[in-house]
Amino acid sequence: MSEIKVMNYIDGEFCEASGGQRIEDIGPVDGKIIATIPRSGADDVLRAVQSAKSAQKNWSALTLEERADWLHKIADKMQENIEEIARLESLDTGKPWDVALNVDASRSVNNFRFFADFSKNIDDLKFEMDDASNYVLRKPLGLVGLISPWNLPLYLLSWKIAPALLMGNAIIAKPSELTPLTAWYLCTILDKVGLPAGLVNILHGYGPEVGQAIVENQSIQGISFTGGTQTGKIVAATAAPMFKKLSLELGGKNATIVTDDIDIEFVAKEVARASFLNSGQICLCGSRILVQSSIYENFKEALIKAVNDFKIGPVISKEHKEKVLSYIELAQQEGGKILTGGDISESEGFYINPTLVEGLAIDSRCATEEIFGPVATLHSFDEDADAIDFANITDYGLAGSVWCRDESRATEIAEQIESGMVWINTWLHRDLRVPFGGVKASGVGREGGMWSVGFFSEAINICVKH
Ligand code: TXE
Repeated sequence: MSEIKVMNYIDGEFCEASGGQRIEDIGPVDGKIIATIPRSGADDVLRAVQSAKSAQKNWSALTLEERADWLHKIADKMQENIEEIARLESLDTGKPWDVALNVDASRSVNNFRFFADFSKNIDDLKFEMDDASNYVLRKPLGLVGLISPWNLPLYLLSWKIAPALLMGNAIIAKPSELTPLTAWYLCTILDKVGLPAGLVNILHGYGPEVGQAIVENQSIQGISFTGGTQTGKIVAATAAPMFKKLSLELGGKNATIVTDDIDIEFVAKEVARASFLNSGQICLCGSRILVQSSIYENFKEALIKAVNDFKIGPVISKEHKEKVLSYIELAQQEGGKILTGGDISESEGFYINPTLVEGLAIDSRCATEEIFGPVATLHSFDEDADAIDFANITDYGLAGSVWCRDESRATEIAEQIESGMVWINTWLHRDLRVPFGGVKASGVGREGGMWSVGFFSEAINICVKH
């Protein structure tokens, strides 16, 4: 198969980076080049900003309903091409085709549909006083910078693009250089539906180059960033002194708590999925499994079987594979015992078998640092209070899950976990209206439903004296 030549999409045109350089995109399944992408920089960002400024003026003059109609048009065209979206996502990330179709592609379509429909929920805010009336306008920010990671490429990019457009903004976006294909394919869809030129500009390249140029551009009023905590610190340090609105969805080291009253076989399968879906490359994955001591041995046996039965794809890159393998090595140095996995499937791709480690101290590096791959650590706890302490021991606070038949006991535990989201007797069950985001080193701000509406607009109050 010949390499795909990904182009930037600026001012409604497919173009090279101004410097003419390109970067290779390597496929995780066999380590071969699948595409090349433009190596964009500040000049490309300037061209996109110029185009976005004029496009945004006309776009913000449309009504909310007219913009919602455009989101439906985009969703319809994506749905028509959903198998191609899944094929490209699977090619770029190595994830199994059915995961790319049922998780990534269908959710990407749904992101546009959801925010189009959600526009009907955006009520006019009024606050009456004895002698005056207040009403709130939701004005667009203007130009927004959207920066997204490689684990759920179009799923997370569309999660930002849809509400940003709905609220009247123009976009300068940068997908991860490791997974450019579906962002580029989305541009061909926007082109086909005739979205006004300059409204969505997608530039490819390295984070410290074109990503940094987006974050530091004076004309871009808000940044929605999803990625690692270390990068989040750099983005925040650049944007904060410029008083840009900032939404940071960062890393996680989520706890899965299993109490002694559950159905062991059923929960073991669910917990294996929560730890290893997308090869553990979802920031919401449960990478620390805390099991009540009275059922630990029986649950461990069931979990090992469930993990061995759970088929996964490769991790995203050779470098990431080496990073994950270094943590498996570290786990053994820290006194951990590999219960299953730990070796590499014999293939030229970036495969690592799903790996379970027990016997690590709860504050060991492997049990507190984000690995972001198919590795989970197993720990036992005696009392619920111990499980809560263990869950809260890391710097992160993104998500978690509690598997406990007694719902009042489960909510008691869940409400004491220091994270942005907790699932009870389920995982990754998503209502797009709810707030999504983390606390502590997992980020700042929330997106989803009204939180996305709020982030991608400025609330302006008008007070009229009677
Ligand atoms: O992140 P990186 P990755 C986290 C996940 C993991 C990481 C994986 O926990 O830690 O993301 O994604 C660009 N200025 N989440 O490795 O390296 C870079 O090019 C501007 C959490 O891709 O941080 C890429 O496009 N941009 C999340 C993007 O930032 C820069 C869900 C992310 O890259 C930059 C998914 C710079 N200086 C993954 N340097 C959640 N909480 O929802 C890099 N980039």
